[in-house]
Amino acid sequence: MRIERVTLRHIRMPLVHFFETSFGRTTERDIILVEVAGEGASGWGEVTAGESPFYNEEWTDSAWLILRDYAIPRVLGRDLASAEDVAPLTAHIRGHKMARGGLEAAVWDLAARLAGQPLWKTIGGGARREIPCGVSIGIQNSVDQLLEKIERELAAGYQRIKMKIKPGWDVDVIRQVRARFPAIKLMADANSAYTLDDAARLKQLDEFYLMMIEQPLAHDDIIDHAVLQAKLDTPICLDECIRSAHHAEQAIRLHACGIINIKLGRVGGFREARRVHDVAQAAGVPVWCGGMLESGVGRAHNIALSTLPNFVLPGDVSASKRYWARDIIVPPVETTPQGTIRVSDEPGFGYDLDRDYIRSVTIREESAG
Ligand code: OSB
Ligand code: MG
Repeated sequence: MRIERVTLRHIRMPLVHFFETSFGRTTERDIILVEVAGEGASGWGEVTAGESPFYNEEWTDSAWLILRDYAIPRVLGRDLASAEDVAPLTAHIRGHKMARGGLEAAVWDLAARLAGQPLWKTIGGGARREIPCGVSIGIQNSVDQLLEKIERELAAGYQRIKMKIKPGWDVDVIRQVRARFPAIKLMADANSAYTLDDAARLKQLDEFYLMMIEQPLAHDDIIDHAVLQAKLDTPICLDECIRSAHHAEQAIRLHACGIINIKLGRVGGFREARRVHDVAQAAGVPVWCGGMLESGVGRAHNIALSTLPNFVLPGDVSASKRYWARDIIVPPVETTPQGTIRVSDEPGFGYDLDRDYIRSVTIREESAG
């Protein structure tokens, strides 16, 4: 498979509702789409970096430069035996895994299309025909608004509710949610808003029998999470901390978590995502697929990833319409009344691109090759 041309498109789309985490509020997404062309076909990937370097060190503009100046030159014109070859070719770049992962995922999609296969098959998935879905609900302007949103998502069939927390929007809010919805699968995501000094406060959350608490402590600190986990009954799920299979091994060995959130971009693409998956599976640690407010392209890649066998918990991959008035893929991602997404059997990532709409939201485009 020869990579003959790579095109970067920077698209900008407003979110249907703002999305607020402990590190800030997002109202509009700036997303890079990566198109790789070769052998008469095209594969597409999405860079999942945010607009600012607040979730991790990457942001849309840094990803553009990393791709243009470092990652793309290493794969352009190459004859690859498999999409497995992409990650090692860009491994000399420190960090910037979302930028590298967007390119890597595009090559996997190209490989699947050239093989006439659905992407889930090419990556070795296919353990399930429908993936179980949860939703991630951001910090709201009021508790009433949060309760109303949860009500709506449960009515739509979603299997678990994740709520974002931060100091000042945690114990009291979760208490009200639990009082109203005593039996739902509920979890909280702190996006690194706490330190070990808050251990007693986090311990109070045990009272609410959450499925897990996601990434309470620093984005790069596995050891503190191990200290905290020893004090909590609630399992810790690591997100930001796990950037590689090696990190997963270390976190599991230290008992820093009981569950891992796998994000394709955060770990640098499908090859490393599968390695994280395999490490967790071997240790009996369940995983689920996280999200980064993706457009349809990234959403479709997440669906393929979620068909690997150890993705046994409902993930954050949900319907397009929760984010976009109009998605860039056709049809948009939809859920069943049971809160699942049916996996497409079409070649590649399984949806059509709405090229006219993509053109209309593109604010910058550059090709090489
Ligand atoms: O920590 O999982 C996170 C969104 C942006 C940045 C970080 C996170 C999230 C989400 C949203 O929780 C998941 C989604 O619905 O895409
Ligand atoms: Mg998270």
